[in-house]
Amino acid sequence: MKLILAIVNNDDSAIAAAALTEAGFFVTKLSTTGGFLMVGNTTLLIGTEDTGVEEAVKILKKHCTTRKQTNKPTATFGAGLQNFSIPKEVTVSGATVFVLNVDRMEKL
Ligand code: 2BA
Repeated sequence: MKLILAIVNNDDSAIAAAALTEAGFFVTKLSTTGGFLMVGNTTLLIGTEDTGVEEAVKILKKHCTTRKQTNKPTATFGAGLQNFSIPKEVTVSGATVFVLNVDRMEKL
């Protein structure tokens, strides 16, 4: 069994989660924040048999699009950091996907 962690854009998350669910996958949606832009994104947790991984990734690829996003300093990510040589615009991939082995999964 595998656990897929997919970090996706908030705007794509609902449609991606719905498409995964429709295809029979079990999905958990977590609200997360990217460490670089310090803006919200969504992490989807998908537990699946090994044979489901490629299909889940295909669904994510279909519904999650690459975007250009501007790196604006925020209250948290203070103005002092403007001096850092951080690019002003970055390309955020549709989904960043990690596939992990699962030793055990039970529903109690
Ligand atoms: P953020 O950390 O907010 O990063 C947004 C985008 O900023 C990244 O897009 C990348 O284009 C750029 N970026 C991030 N860190 C950078 C750095 N140290 N130097 C230069 N540019 C940098 P993506 O790579 O598509 O990542 C989108 C989101 O996925 C990230 O949001 C983060 O939440 C997550 N992510 C990506 N790679 C990860 C990794 N190896 N481990 C954990 N989370 C990751």
